[in-house]
Amino acid sequence: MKTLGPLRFAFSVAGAAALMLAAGPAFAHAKLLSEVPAAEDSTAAQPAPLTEIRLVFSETLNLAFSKVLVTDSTGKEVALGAAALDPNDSKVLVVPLTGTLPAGEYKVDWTAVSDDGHKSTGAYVFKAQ
Ligand SMILES: [Cu+2]
Repeated sequence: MKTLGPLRFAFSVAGAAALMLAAGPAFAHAKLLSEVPAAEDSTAAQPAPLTEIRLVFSETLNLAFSKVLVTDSTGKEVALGAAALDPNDSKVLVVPLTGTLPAGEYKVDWTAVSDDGHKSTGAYVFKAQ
């Protein structure tokens, strides 16, 4: 009697691989794609005046666990308003600045928790004129 064992095994491996590919995006961690204010090494135009931190991620965010911390060159924390998701795009985290930033260098530390509950973190530096 001819056995289909090896063939079935091949199909199940292919099936598992296809499932993993299909599941891929659901397990993606939020990556920072672009930011305002622009990072100091970026050529993107800097809005003036700066009124908010706007971070565009690759995944839909869970606002409750996503946050932004801005510190000046002395390490002092900059006052920020409440973080929110852009009502038109839940991949965009928006945090208003409550005052005018004195000229200088600032560091943005971000924590982004994507829809799948995975956390990613990062930081970048921008210059306020
Ligand atoms: Cu993930």
